[in-house]
Order: sequence, then C-alpha cells, then structure tokens
Amino acid sequence: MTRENLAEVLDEIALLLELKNENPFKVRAYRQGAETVRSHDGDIVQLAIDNQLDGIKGIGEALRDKLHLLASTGTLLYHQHLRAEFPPGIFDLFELQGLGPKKIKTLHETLGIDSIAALKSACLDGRVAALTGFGAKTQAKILEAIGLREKFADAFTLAAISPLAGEILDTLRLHPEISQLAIAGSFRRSKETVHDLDFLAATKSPALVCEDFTTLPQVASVIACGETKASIRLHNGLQCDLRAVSNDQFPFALQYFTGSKEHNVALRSLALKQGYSLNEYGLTPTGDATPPPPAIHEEVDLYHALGLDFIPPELRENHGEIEAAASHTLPRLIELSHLRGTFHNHTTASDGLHTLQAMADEAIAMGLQYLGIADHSKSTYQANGLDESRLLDQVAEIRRLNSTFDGFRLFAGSEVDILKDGSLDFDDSILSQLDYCVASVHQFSNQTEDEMTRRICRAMENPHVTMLGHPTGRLLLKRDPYPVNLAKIIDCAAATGTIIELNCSPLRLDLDWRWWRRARDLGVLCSINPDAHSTARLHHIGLGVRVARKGWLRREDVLNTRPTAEIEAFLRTPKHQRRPTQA
Ligand code: DGT
Ligand code: CA
Ligand code: CA
Ligand code: ZN
Repeated sequence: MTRENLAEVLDEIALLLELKNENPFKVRAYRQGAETVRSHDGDIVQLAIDNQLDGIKGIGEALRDKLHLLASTGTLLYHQHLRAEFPPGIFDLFELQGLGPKKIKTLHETLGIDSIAALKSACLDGRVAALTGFGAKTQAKILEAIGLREKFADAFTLAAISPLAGEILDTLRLHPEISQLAIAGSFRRSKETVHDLDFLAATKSPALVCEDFTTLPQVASVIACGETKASIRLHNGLQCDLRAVSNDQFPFALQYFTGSKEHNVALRSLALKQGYSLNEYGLTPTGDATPPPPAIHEEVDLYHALGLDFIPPELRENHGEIEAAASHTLPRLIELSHLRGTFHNHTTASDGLHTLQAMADEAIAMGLQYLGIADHSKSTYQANGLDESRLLDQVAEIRRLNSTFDGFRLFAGSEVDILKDGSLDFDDSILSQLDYCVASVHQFSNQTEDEMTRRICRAMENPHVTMLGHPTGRLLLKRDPYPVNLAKIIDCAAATGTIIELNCSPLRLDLDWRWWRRARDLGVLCSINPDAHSTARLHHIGLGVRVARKGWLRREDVLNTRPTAEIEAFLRTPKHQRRPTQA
C-alpha cells in the first residue's frame, strides 16, 4: 500500500457515503482524512501499519482504526461492503463534469444507470431529460461531457500520473542491473496531459530489465516484451514503454525520447547542416570532411556539441528554443525554491477543507513567508461564497492572526466573481478594504467570445482587481475553455497593470503555457496560485512552477517570488503605477 492508495480509498468512501446521503460531516471527515494522508510529513503508511496515528490533525478515531486495518492488511471490509452496494461502473460517472452524487443517485435509482455506456444510451433516447430535476439542457451537458471523455480516453493529466511515475521510478532504481534511469517523453517536458510514460534505462542486461519491467506490481497487462523494449498497461489504463540501452547510448536516447518530435526534427536538421547525423544511438559525421564529435557522456554534452546551450526539457517544443540556445538567449527559468508565498487559497469560510490557521500553518511548514486568502464571493453560492459581512469578519480575523505570527503574514483577499456584465460581486468600498483581489468567472460561461472578452476586460479595468483568476475556466480532459480572446485579455492585462494567474490546480493549469511568453514580453506579471482548497493542495505550486517553466517564465516574471516587504509595497502602489518587473 502506498500513501496514494490509502488516500484513494478514503476519497472513495467519501463518495460512497455521499451517494448514500450520509451525514455531510462524516463525508467531510473522510475527504479531509484523504488530504491529510496525502500531505503528512512523516511516513504515514508505516505509522498506519504500526497503529501510531494518534494525534495527527485531521484523522479521528474512526479513521485511525480504518487506516490501520487498511495499511496492515491491504483491504478494508467497511470499504468493500460500501462498494458492494453499488455497481462498479458507477465510479466512472463521477469523472463526468457536472454530475454530482445527487444526480448520480437519481440516475441509478430511477433508470438503473450503472455505467457511462448506460448513461449515454439513456441520454440518446431522451430518458434522462424526462427525469425531474434534469431536463433537455442537463441531458445535452451530460452528452457533451461523455463526448469529451471519449475524446480524451487515452490521455492523463500530468498531476494525476506523477505519484505513479514516482513510485515506478523508485522501484526501478533498486534494480541492480540498471545504471541510469529516466522518464523521457511528454512527462519530462511537463506537458499538461500525457498519453504514455517513456522509461529509459541504461543496462548491460537489457532483456532481463525488460522482463522485470513487466512484473512491476502496478502492471495490469503486458502489451509487449522484447530484447530491448517492453510495454505494459497499468491498472489505471496508463501505458508505460521501456527502452533498455547501453550506457554510451543513454544520452542520445534520453534526448531522442524526450522529444518533442518537432524539437527533434529541428535539431536533426541543425546537426545535418553541421555535417552530422543524429539519432537515438549517436551523433556521427556524414562524410570524411566532418571531424568526429567531442565525447558525449551526458545529454548536455550533446547540445554543446551542436553549438547550443543546454535546453531544459520543458522548452523542447520547437517554439524558438533552438534559435535562443544558439544565440545564448535562453531564459533562466524559475525554480520552486524561488517562491516566497502564494495567493488565491480557500478556507472553510467558503468551500475549503481547512481553516485559516491550518492553511497558514501548512504554508509556514512549507517555508513560505506569506499566504494570500481568497475565498469565494457571495454569487458563488454553491461554494458557500462570503457576503460583505462575512468577508469583513474574515479580514478582521486575518489581521488578528497576523499579530500572532513571527515572520509570516496572511494577505486578506477575495476571489470575487466577475458578474455577467463585467461588474464585480463586491462594491469598491468593500474591495478597497482588502489587501488584494482575484477576479474570476464562475457563471454565464456560455457567452459569445466577444461578450466574454469584454466582460473580463471590464473587470480588469477595476483598480482593485489585482489579478485575473483561471482566465479560461478549462478543466483538463473534462471541460473545454469558455470562448475568450486571450490575445485581447493579455493586451488588456498589460494596459491595466493586472496580473494574470497561473492557476496550478491540477485540472486547470490556466493560463496555458503556450500564452505565457507573449504575456511576459508585454510586461504582464504572473502569479503562481494553487487555488488550494486544502492544506495538501498548497503543494501544487510545484506543478505550477513546472508549467511556468514551460511558458519560458523567469523568476522576475512571477509576483510571488518577491519577499513580503516588496509585495506589501507593490500592493500599496496604485495599480496603474505598478512596475511589472523589478529594476
Ligand atoms: P505523448 O503523446 O504524451 O506520449 O507524447 P510524447 O512526446 O511522449 O510522444 P511518444 O511517447 O510517442 O514518443 C516519445 C518521444 O519519442 C517523442 O517525444 C519524440 C520521440 N519520437 C517518437 N516518434 C518519433 C518520430 O517519428 N520522429 C522523431 N524525430 N521522434 C520521435
Ligand atoms: Ca509518451
Ligand atoms: Ca511512448
Ligand atoms: Zn475560482
């Protein structure tokens, strides 16, 4: 059992309890437990096995005993029994955007729907629309969600597979016959979604390594197993390829299988111009006129041999990185250690799982100097958005807490709804009492591109709007972006001095990496925001940094790399006078 296995069981129990209409507090306890398991500093699996979970915040007695049973025996009868009350296909329904436990329960009880296939046919012959509380609109939305799922059937989000990738790497690292090991492909390039994982191992015994790869505990089925390569499918459907190469070939294979294909094509043609042929096995002179290349022990040597600076994997998309590497103008990319704090986080006041104090404690434990709170505003009533009076109470509470911290501070903000016409959910008289504000669209996302663009620009023109939240509303593999003209949004952000958020909640990663270079060049600042609804999710800033790197961002392009005093000065300065980058 891994940490993630434990957390998944607790999450699933929460879902099942919701399906059974159980007490919401009980549901919340399991969900909170899952988050605690994910974020606990120590070896929580071992602690659970040893029955040493007492005193861990977020894990009560009932959870403590269940985690002990689960970790020490690998199963939990309570979970099995709950699961047995429902058909297994029902879990897939939770993956569909816009379908909550209540609707799933109705669909199951009235129409006997127990799988996505069954749901699809019920939509197609109109049975779903006929249900009370559903209607034609809901039915169309469900069909759309099913369509999206089919379209992305073979894709996974970077965040979803990262723990799994890490586990497999850890296991393979123990293999005595593997001398070098890496995951290449889109995963190494930090693409927001990936189709498969490409493992690469240097070894003197390729056939043995391939065979052992197919017996990893995560394997559901073996697709192929040969002398130098193998492919497996994991229980979650993810395919993993392995190439076994010699030590000498490793740097070439690593470069080749990292891709992207477009980057490789451009690199190969550059090599050809210099008289070399480049492939996954080596760099060789094409004729007698070309001298042999310098010794290449590592991937970086290969780039140097071609007269290029080392190109970080995130940039290898043939978006100008080869030209920049040739002219020594690649950006020095931001790193996780540069972040000093982060904005846009939720608490129990709206739909977060943890209190102000707990969120602050976690940020402090992460070594951050400040944390921005931005709970939902009143129009997002589904998320228990705050009205004026609750918001001002929270501001007061934040000011009180700040007097108890040493070298840490909370910034009081709001994730204020951008209403249909671009006005905001709070008056300026309220917004002016906050330290900062994130403005986001959460409703009326069916407007035309023109309407949506004008609406968001109007919000950014407000002097109290510090930053724009999740600019396209996309949910990776689940919900397309709403129509919006991002070029105009970026221009408007530059003109008004509005920061754009890089929302690094794993399904969002919004603004997309493809737009950041343009934004940066126009002087738009980025804020890497986890949109955390729990303490564990604060750690998504690491994912945000990977995406920011992919967008060519440097330390100076990101607001929350600045120390507290600079942030305070920045926020005090009227918006139109703020300098996007430090001198
Ligand atoms: P994906 O679809 O998320 O798995 O994306 P990748 O980039 O991981 O693609 P994949 O797994 O098909 O191949 C891994 C890398 O191998 C790819 O990024 C570049 C290299 N590669 C694969 N096929 C070709 C090819 O036909 N030509 C070149 N130049 N490189 C290739
Ligand atoms: Ca791949
Ligand atoms: Ca592959
Ligand atoms: Zn939001």
